[in-house]
Amino acid sequence: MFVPQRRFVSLLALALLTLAACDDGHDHDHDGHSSMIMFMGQLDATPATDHDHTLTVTLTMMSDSSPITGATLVAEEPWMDAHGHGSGTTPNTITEVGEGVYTLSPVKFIMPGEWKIKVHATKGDMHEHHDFLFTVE
Ligand SMILES: [Cu+2]
Repeated sequence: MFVPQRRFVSLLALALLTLAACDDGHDHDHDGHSSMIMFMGQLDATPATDHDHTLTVTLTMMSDSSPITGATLVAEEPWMDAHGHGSGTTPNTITEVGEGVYTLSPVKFIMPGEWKIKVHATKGDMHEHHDFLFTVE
């Protein structure tokens, strides 16, 4: 019984390592030469805790600055690394305005400090993500 149990544990460890490696790969894509998508983001107002925000994201090709239309965007819950918690609300209303411009809402911040919002973009075989950073007053 002892040996099979150990095998199970090491397989689980391997699975976790694989997940971690996948995350790393994304980061390298983003920082390295294979990065193809340029992310630009703007909030509708100075980030604050007393109302919801909309984040406008513009996607362009790194190579020639042409707008990326028809992409699929996924936003993660706004996250506060310093405290290890999120805002409890994922901006999952995502609308393509046109010309590579997308709006994401509702964006909620629940306390002052440093927040990040990770946004994933997929178009054809391109997939990249970007962390938008905000200081909430
Ligand atoms: Cu906090």
